[in-house]
Amino acid sequence: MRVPQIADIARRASEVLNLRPRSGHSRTNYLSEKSQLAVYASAAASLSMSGIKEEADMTNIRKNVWELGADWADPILWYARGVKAMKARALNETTGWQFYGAIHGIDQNLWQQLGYLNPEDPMPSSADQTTYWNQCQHGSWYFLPWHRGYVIAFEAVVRDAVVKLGGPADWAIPYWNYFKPNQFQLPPAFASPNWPDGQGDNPLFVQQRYGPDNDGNVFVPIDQINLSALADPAFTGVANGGSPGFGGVNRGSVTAAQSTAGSRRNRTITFTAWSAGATRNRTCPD
Ligand SMILES: [Cu+2]
Repeated sequence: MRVPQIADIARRASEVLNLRPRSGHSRTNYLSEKSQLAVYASAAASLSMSGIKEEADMTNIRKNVWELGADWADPILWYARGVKAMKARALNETTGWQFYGAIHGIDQNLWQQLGYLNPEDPMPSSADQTTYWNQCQHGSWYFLPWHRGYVIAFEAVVRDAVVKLGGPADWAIPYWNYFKPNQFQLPPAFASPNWPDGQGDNPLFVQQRYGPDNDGNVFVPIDQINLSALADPAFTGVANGGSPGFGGVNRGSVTAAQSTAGSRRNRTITFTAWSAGATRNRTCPD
């Protein structure tokens, strides 16, 4: 797929962002009129303010994380270095790890409990919090476009860090296709606290991940999920029973136990690219 040009994304998204109402999920109907622009919205939310640029017409190809030839193949190693750079940024920096987590969703009490947030962290302005944080879209047609835009934006921020560290300009985030035989386990580079040289501060490792059996072994129980939602013409689920639809029922905030990558057993589609880096930093399920 051709990645939209950053200038394109920023321009189109500012149209969407300027037009969309602020209040929760009521924006869904409104945005349906703007569907051709929707895919750009979250990407632009950060890229337009981060000033990140890309080469025109550059193609960045995402590859299977399990088929790169080594646990710490170059794209994974550069991913780790990029994430380390993001994690070093303060909470109020729009290209930081925490800020990106918060674009999807932030529960400040939970984050403090889990050690993702310190009371002394410098908060962004309340205007920025309102505009950019807690934007994830679920239970509607907007689920896929929003999350695609989110990953495109996240990937661009990591790539920017990778390039600044001397890495490849065509770096792309590896994807995790856990439906392939023997690929349901969290890839080793994300499951080990160590860098390949044995140093113990691997930024891809998140201590707080606990896995479906609550024992720290993170995997996707593929016998309990499927891709049937891809054949479902209905985007919006039913809140009280019935098919969850495409993107799941809108359940609002969920507990930490519900929101881990490995523990959501009833969802009908999962989001593979982001899952490889997922942590319990969410306030809504995907
Ligand atoms: Cu989401």
